Amino acid sequence: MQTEIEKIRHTGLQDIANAASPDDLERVRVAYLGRKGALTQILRGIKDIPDAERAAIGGAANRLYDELDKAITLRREVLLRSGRESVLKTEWLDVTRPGARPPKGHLHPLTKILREMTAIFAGMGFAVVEGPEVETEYYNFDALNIPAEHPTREMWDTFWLQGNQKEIANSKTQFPSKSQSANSKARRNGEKILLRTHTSPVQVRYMEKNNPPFRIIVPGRVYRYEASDASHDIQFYQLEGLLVDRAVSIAHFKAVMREFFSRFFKKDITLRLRPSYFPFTEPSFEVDMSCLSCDGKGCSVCKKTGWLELGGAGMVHPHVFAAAGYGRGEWRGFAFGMGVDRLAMMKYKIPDIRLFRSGDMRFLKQF
Ligand code: FA5
Repeated sequence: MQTEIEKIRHTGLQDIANAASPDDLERVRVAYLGRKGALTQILRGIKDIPDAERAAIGGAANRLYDELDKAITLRREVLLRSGRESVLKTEWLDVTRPGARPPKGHLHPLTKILREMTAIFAGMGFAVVEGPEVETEYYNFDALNIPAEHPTREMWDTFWLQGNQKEIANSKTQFPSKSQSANSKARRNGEKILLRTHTSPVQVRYMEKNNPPFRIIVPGRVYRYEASDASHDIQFYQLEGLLVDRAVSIAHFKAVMREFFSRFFKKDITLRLRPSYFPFTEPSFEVDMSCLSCDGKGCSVCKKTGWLELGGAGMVHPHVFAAAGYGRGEWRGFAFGMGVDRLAMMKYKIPDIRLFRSGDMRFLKQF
């Protein structure tokens, strides 16, 4: 029996050393230590060996089991390591090679312009507030001194909506909550709703809940049901401004405009204030700028006039103060509403307003 154990030891160690792969080695393990393996057979037969020899043979067989088991473990590690190394040799990887950069997006030109404009006004002490894009007829028109039968309603072609105006009237705004007067709530009951045609409704929404003095700007999207062309779209951004205090004049407005435009364009530009009419300001004017697309010579953007209308403005009408609940003659203020898309067109020399919402990557990638 001893010689048989010695023979198994000899061939076993040799087979383990010769195993060329982990699979090979597994076959060797099964041949010697598996359920029907050579050494396992001997271990099973130990119980039949005469008492005198059993301890010696049993001890030798168990030691051999441990020895082969250990040799198999060591050999497996060697085979696995060399396998990994050969994979590394054939599948070579250059870890210093620069990776493929995923394409990086950027802000839309209109978002950039809005942020720039907001920053300039914030620098002049204006707070930024927002209002709902789905607006009630009252705030978009009536509160701004534009009653139903008034011909100036035609100035703003409107997208009317079907829906529950109560939800809209109470829709989220940024203003600190202050209970609305029962009167104005009742007035809005049963009213029609629309996509706001300008940012001016936020003037009254804000004044209802805040007391002067204050200065605010209201950037936001507005909608008009009208034919589009190079300088008109059905959807565009406006930036409203409202400054209310005790002694405010047009001179203050002009100073604010001059400061804003010189910071925005970072160069001298020619502005003109043209007398105009808005029901919610008195006096009213349009702010025009010499067209930068054609240097005032006349092009499709400025409709061959050399001037581009950037916004409307004026001194806040007493009826608007009254709609907000302010006492007669108590406060004075100026308001303005600029077309953000038009300003972006001037700044970046964009020939057609419709490009902003075209989704054309060739256009967007230029900013
Ligand atoms: C208004 O919307 C007034 N709410 C502005 C205002 C505010 C006046 C406060 C007085 C006091 P207007 O309809 O002119 O006014 O529009 C203002 C600006 O929006 C225009 O000067 C123009 O720059 C821009 N705008 C108007 N219609 C369009 C359009 N269809 N597409 C692109 N921009 C437009």
